[in-house]
Amino acid sequence: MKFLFLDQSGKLGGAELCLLDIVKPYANSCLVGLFADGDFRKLLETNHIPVEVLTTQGIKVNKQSGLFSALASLGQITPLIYRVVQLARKYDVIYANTQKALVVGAIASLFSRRPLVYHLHDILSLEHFSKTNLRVAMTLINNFASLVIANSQASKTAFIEAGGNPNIIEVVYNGFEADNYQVDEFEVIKIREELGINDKFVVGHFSRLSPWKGQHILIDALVKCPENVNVILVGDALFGEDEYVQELHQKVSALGLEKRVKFLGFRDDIPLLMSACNLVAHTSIAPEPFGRVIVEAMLCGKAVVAAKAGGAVELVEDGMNGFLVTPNNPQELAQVINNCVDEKVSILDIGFYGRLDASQRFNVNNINQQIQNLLKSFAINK
Ligand code: UPG
Repeated sequence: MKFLFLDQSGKLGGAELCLLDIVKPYANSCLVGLFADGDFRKLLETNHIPVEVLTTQGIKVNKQSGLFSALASLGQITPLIYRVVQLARKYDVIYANTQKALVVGAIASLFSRRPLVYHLHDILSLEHFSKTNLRVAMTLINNFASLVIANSQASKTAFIEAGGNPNIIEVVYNGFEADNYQVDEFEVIKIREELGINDKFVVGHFSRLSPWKGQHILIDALVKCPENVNVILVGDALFGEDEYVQELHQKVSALGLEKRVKFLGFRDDIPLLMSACNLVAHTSIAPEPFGRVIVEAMLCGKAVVAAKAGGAVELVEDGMNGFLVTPNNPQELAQVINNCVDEKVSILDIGFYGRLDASQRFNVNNINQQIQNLLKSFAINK
C-alpha cells in the first residue's frame, strides 16, 4: 500500500514529531506533502523520507477562526487541492495529520476516490476550537474519514462527545525511541554549567510558548518557591503567539524573576535539557490531548508534574511515575515543587519507575506495529 501523508506545518510541533516516527517504515512507499516549508521538511529529508512542499502560500485560518475566514480560505486552497487530487491518484490512501490537512485531504479523497485516514492530535472541544471549526472538522471526519487514529482516550472521548462516529476511531499513543533519551552524565554537567544552573533546583517547561500550554502558571508558582529554584522555558511561539511571549517576559520582569527564569527558545537537544532538570512541569490550562513532553521526561528518568486533565491522566499515575495537580492552580504546583525540593518525596525513585514504565508503554516499534495493523485491516475491509 502506498501512502500520501499530508501535514499543514513546516514547523516541528508534536503532531509533526509523531508523524516522523510513523512514516519511517513507509519510506519506500510514501510521500509526505507539506503545506509550508521549514524545519519539518529538512528533518524528513535527513531521515530519507520523500517529501514535497505542496504550497508556499500560508493558509490564514487557525483553530479559533470563524465562518467568514474559513470560507475565504477555500479560494486560497483551490490550487493546493488540485495538486493533492493529482498526487492522490498515485497513492492508495490519504493520511491527514493535521486539521487543515483534513480539509484538503477530505476534498481530495472525494475527487480521487482514495480512502482517508485522519490522525487526531486534538481534543475536539470548544476549549480548543471555534464553533465553526469544530463543526467543519466533525462534518468532514464523519463523512469522509474511513479511519480515525486518536492520540489518547481523552481525544477519542471528546471526538465521540462532539458527535463523531464511534465505529471509526481507535486509540494509538505516540511512540518513542527510548535510546534517544539516554544522555551522558558528563554532557549534563556541562550544559548545567553553560546555563549557569549548576547549584540550582531546576524545573523545566518544554512546549511551544502558547497561552493554553500555561507557562505563566509555572512562573506564578515560582514566586512561591525558594530562591534556589530556577525555571527553564524551552520552546518558542510557533503559530503567531508573539503577544503571549511578550506577556511572559513582562511578567518575569514585574515579579523580579529575571535571574531565575531562562527563555531558551526552540531547541533540538530536548533529551539533554530534560536530563539537566530536577523536575519537568507540564502546565496546560486546557486538557492536553496527549502530552509528548510528559513521556519524554519519563524516558529521561525525570519526575514530571502535570496538569490533571486530558491525556496527561492516562500517562501519569500520581505519586508513582510523576505527580498530578489541578490545572490552572499555581499554589498546588508550587506545593509539589517545594515537596520535591525538601525531599519529602523521592524524585529519583519516581524518575526511575517513570523511565521503566514509559520505555515499555510507548515503545516506538510496538506503536508503529499497532498503526500498521490498523492500516492493514482497514485496507482489507475496503
Ligand atoms: N519540542 C522541541 N523543541 C522545543 C520545544 C518542544 O523539540 O524547543 C518538542 C517536545 O520535545 C515535544 C514536542 O515538541 O516532543 C511538543 O509536543 P506536545 O506539546 O505534546 O505537542 P503539540 O505541539 O501540542 O501537539 C499535539 C497535541 C499534543 C500531542 C501531540 C502529538 O497538542 O497533546 O502530544 O500533538 O500527538
